[in-house]
Amino acid sequence: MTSRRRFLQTAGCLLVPASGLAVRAAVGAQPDLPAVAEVVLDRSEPGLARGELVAQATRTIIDGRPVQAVTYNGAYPGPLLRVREGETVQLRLVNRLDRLTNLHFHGLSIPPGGRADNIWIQVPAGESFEYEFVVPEGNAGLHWYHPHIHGATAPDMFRGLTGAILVEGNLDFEQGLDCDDRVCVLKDVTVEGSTIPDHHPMAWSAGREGDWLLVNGVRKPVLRAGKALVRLRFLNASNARYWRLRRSDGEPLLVIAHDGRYLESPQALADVMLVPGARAEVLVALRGSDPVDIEYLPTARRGMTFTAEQPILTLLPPPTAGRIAIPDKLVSWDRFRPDDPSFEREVLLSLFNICGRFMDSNRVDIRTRLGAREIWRIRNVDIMDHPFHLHTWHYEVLDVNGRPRPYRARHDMFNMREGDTTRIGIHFTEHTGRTLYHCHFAEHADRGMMAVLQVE
Ligand SMILES: [Cu+2]
Repeated sequence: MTSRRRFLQTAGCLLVPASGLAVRAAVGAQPDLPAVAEVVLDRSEPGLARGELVAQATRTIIDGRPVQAVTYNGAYPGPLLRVREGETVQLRLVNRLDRLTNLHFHGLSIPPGGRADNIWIQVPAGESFEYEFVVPEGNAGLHWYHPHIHGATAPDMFRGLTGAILVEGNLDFEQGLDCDDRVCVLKDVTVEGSTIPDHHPMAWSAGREGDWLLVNGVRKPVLRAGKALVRLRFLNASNARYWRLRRSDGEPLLVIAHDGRYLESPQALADVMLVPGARAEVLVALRGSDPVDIEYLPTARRGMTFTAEQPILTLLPPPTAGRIAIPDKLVSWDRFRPDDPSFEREVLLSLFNICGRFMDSNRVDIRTRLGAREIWRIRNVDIMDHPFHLHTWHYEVLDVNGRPRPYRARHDMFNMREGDTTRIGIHFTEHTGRTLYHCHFAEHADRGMMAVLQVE
């Protein structure tokens, strides 16, 4: 494959028009990348954005065909909530399901109580609840929402109850960034006829993966880029699938953000891993005239169903080449100082439990103080990987098995590989209250791999 590519490149202009036409004809059979639906917001009062999410079992369209799913506002994936730093969001959740539901705002630094990111709220069938919070400064980036009813989240998420949140802010590096900017929701699903079958018993231990690899609800779409630089904002909204992505032409992906937090400078990576719940923003420079695929790579995590390497998204360069300018500096933040923690503690991950205990909402597993700076030494003593999520606070990954990370980044998701010891640094700023840390395989969280954190 590599030699063929090299041949096409060195063969020069004689071959390019013919191969270009052939490739464009092949690409013509692929669906266009749809934009994700958006929550309609009423901004008639200054500083206020009002919207509604209706959770219901409904027929929707997945990959061009009608499917009975569970959606917000009838959309698959759920509609994008596009808000701005500093504005107040009032979001009414209407429960038209026959069971409890609620919302978790994954990645936003908002209070874990009241009407904000309060996962202890449970909205009964047929009722509604008005969430309200201020979008904090420094939250610009891609986040997401989904239900968080303990023991009953995975089936609803798998059937469609997930949506992206895009916070717009005033980021200096964006000023000179001339690019095509797309939100790409990665989600897998299995469809039989026009329904999504129930979880198989095995899916609860392995984590459920679907057969179709969807980007914004379609398989293998094509993005006809308007600019030679494309900014792809990926959200992994899958229950359990790891999406490891790379470019088909061997060029690196320029990563500018993980989990809704920008890096200090872009990082050129051969591939980027998104575990369930993770986000990553990448810049893709299209310097030639040939299409570039974003390819899915399998990950050797135990319990997985094997999915072969495959293209999931094709980028078609614009007809005329444009100027490509990559920023060298992005943002700065107060790094975690690992030499001076307030407290260091150990967290053990094993199947369906954390530190040997199953989730109990009446128990506090870790209690700490506002302002504390802690190091958590997370040991995965299980025989499979687990993606680790902490609500409310982002953390820095300090080292894995004693080895420092290749670059500094803030995360709210990180893959804890089997047998690894990963040290994360957390600064408990801004908020107090009771919230959660857990495995983000939705199935494992439901089965008890979750624990309670109280900050007072
Ligand atoms: Cu897990």
